[in-house]
Amino acid sequence: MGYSYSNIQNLNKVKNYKNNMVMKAFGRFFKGIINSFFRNKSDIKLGFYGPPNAGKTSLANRICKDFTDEEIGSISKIPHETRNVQFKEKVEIEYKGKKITFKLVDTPGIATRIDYEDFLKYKMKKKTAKKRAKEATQGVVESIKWLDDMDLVVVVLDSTKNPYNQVNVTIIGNLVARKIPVLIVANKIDLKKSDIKKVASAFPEYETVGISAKYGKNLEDFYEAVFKKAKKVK
Ligand SMILES: Nc1nc2c(ncn2[C@@H]2O[C@H](COP(=O)(O)OP(=O)(O)OP(=O)(O)O)[C@@H](O)[C@H]2O)c(=O)[nH]1
Ligand SMILES: [Mg+2]
Repeated sequence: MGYSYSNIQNLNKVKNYKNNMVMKAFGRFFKGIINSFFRNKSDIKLGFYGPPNAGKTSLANRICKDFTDEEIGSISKIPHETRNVQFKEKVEIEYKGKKITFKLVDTPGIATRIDYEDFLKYKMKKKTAKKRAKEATQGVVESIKWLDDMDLVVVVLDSTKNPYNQVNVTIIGNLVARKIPVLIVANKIDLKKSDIKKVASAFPEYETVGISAKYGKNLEDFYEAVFKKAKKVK
């Protein structure tokens, strides 16, 4: 029994469909290889986390200034200056002749209590203070939301302040639970009250590097520690 014309047409349709599926599968396969190749080669997502005012943006800016011509965001003595997660893509950091490309992720400071009245002492109008408090609260949620996406996190702490507090313990506890590598930065070592040892002994399981983001002190040690961790991520 021979095939009718419409049968042959149907067979061809099936053949074409199968060919398309095979092509698509091949496409996906190669795309996967290419993606994983580039993923491995670049863009380690480096998050800056910590309480407000610790110097996260100052540190991220310093890195940007060292290796690009731009900054990541504004800084202020008033807490909760960063209220949205901000990014700087393709920052190629060079350390001792080696280069690694990072995506820097600067996050809003994490706090358990945000009260608009705290901003009034900076001569802020009540309406502006209330808006800042609302945005800061949303910022905390956003920071935590992005945590899962990070390959490596630098926890920036103000080394003039007591490191034993709920916020710091919660941030570090969350990172440990998610198995994200952590580096602790004890910032503001230029200030008299700075106590790196106190920060280091509060979190003895993690490497602590003392720096001054504002004056660019001890950045070499910081880059060395970041590279050591980044190599493990790769
Ligand atoms: N003395 C000194 N001041 C610093 C240093 N790093 C940052 N600061 C100051 O600390 C304040 C806060 O700095 P930011 O970089 O805005 O801090 P942040 O952690 O990004 O703060 P939020 O965005 O509010 O979470 C600013 O007044 C900075 O100039 C430092 O190494 N030494
Ligand atoms: Mg900031």
